[in-house]
Amino acid sequence: MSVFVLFIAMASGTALIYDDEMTSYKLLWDDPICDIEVPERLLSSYDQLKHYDLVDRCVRIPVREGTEEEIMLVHSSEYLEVIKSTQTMNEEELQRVSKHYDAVYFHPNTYRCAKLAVGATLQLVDSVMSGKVHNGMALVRPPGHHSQRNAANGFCVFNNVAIAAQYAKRRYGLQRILIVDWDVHHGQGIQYIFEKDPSVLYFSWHRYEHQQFWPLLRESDYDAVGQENGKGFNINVPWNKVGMGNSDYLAAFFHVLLPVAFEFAPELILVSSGYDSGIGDPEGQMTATPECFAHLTHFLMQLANGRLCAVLEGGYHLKSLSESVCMTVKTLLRDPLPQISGEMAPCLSAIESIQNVRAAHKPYWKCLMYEETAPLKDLSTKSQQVMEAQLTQTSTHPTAEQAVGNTNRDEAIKTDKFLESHMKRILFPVPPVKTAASIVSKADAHFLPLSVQVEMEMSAQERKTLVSGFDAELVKEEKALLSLQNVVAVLDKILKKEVCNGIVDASVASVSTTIALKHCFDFGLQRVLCIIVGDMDLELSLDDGKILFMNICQKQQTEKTNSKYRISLNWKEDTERNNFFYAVLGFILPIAYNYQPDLMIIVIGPNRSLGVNGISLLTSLLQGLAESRILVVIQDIEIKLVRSVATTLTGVSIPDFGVYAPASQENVLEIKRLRHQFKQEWKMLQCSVRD
Ligand code: Q9C
Ligand code: ZN
Repeated sequence: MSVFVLFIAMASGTALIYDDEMTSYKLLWDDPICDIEVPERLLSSYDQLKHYDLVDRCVRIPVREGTEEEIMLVHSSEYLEVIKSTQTMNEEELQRVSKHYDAVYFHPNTYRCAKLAVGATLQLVDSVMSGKVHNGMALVRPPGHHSQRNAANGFCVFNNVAIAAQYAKRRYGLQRILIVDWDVHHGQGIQYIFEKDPSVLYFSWHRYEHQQFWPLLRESDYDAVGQENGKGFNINVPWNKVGMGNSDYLAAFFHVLLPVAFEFAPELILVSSGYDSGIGDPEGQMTATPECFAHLTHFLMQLANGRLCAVLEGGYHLKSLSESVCMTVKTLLRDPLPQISGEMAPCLSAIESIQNVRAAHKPYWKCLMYEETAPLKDLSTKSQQVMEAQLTQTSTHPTAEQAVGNTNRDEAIKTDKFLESHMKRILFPVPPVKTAASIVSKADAHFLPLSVQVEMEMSAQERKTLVSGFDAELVKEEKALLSLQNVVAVLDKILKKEVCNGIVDASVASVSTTIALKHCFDFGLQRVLCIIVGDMDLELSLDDGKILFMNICQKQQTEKTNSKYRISLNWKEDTERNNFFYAVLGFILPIAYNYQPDLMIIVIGPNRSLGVNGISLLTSLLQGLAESRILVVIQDIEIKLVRSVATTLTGVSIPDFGVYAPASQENVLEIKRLRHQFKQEWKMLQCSVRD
């Protein structure tokens, strides 16, 4: 008898592209501007990936050289010849060529490495586009986003990401590519290359300080929106202060990038993945901690069917850089995310920048259509007094002290120590099973993805033990008892960290959820976010902040009064398409990140005003919170819904959120009203200084 072994080739996994040959060039003379761009940037990042055992979990893809033809997708042949000629130059000649450009140095191996950096990026694009992997990261040197058709600039020689975008358009016929540049510098090279091209949406945030920060360009400001057909497809978020951190970056994602990106509906995402926007970086002077990049990555993974290519740009504090690279790769591998740290409130200067970008882009994007605010002329950071105050104070962020003024070795070492203990604090062992399910009719369970652990039916004795100690009054009915058992069986596993998340079928959801919530507090949880979709009331009178209760329903606002921890959101879905993006990004997500729950319970009750697409969107985006601890309780089990939620929770693939639909005026008014009501209590809602 022969035995057949069936290998199922899954388009799973994350590519990692790295070759230590890209460490073979360095600065050969004294230059205080260029001396931070060192080979150790790659070595320490790769070492840290090994340290966390992330390298072996990735699919290794070899590098190759980019061809001349590929380089010329973006650069002129004259420029290519200049760079080629540096291979055989002596030190004096190299210095002379370097001086032709701003903040660039050449080494005899620069040309070879620059070709490898291009090739590595294209290998990554090919791996993702061919379906060999879902996503991936390329660790490359030299970086690319400052380089232009005819010029090297800011340590960059060939524009790796811009070449990749042109290549993907040509080779795969893509029509919409999103480039997200979270490096702390403005990738002016990418802006110049695509500013007339509506098929490439370029988003960049960058230290700007009213044009006082390198590269000192007027066109880095928010009003550079693109040109001709490309108007609306260039988005600049200028940071006018140093010390920007986790909450400022999240606010820029919630209120600018994500709504536009979902509306744009990219087919591929390229990330100009610079980490000089992270804490401790001598260039950026910002305060974002490494896990912030996990959250940014997680959001972007929900777009373009998960097709994401991260390509290294800057990042000059070795420890901050390498921890942030690890957080990015770990997230691409779909590990649950650490909770994001710090006070969740964007600073005034960040809000002003966000307001100005939203106003500048209002004509081009439906999601910004109802924006009332005009660009602010008088920015709080621009007055002379504030400028002077900055010299002594630098930032209003409480954590800024740790990073700001990081101009010497002592400061860098301080950040090293901070990060050493910070990472220990936030990292946690990943539960052995991602998703558990408890479905009453086991016949329905075979619709679930294979990786879901289906809970076994319990014996009478097991049931008794499980629910003993629970409020017997509430569960007199047999149906309610069964429902409670389902909920508690999975909830228990989540609390004990045996599984990350779960999905349960509960015919009497309200009673079960009420008891489950009590169980959570007995277990010692501090904050539970409970989102109810549909008409359902819980017998809870907690207003002490241990539960944040959000009800998404479709009924008149009558007797219900909203308070900080009890919010009712009146939503009417678009039955054909998905109009829920506006509510999730503009309201639910900011509040959820502000609250920082340690568990989330999503209850799908009767008369739900949200379709499967909306529910999947909500669940997907919330997964970044509470270390991915989510319990989804479904009252009226429905195969399509269970399947989609299970797909989301397991992360086997990105669910289809449906075609983007702009919110109706009615819906917009509801969100505006709620935002206005809660923006003082939930500061992450703030995206303009007035409304
Ligand atoms: N006074 C990247 O992060 N600084 N490049 C020039 C001149 C140059 C940064 C300062 C910084 C280049 C990829
Ligand atoms: Zn940079």
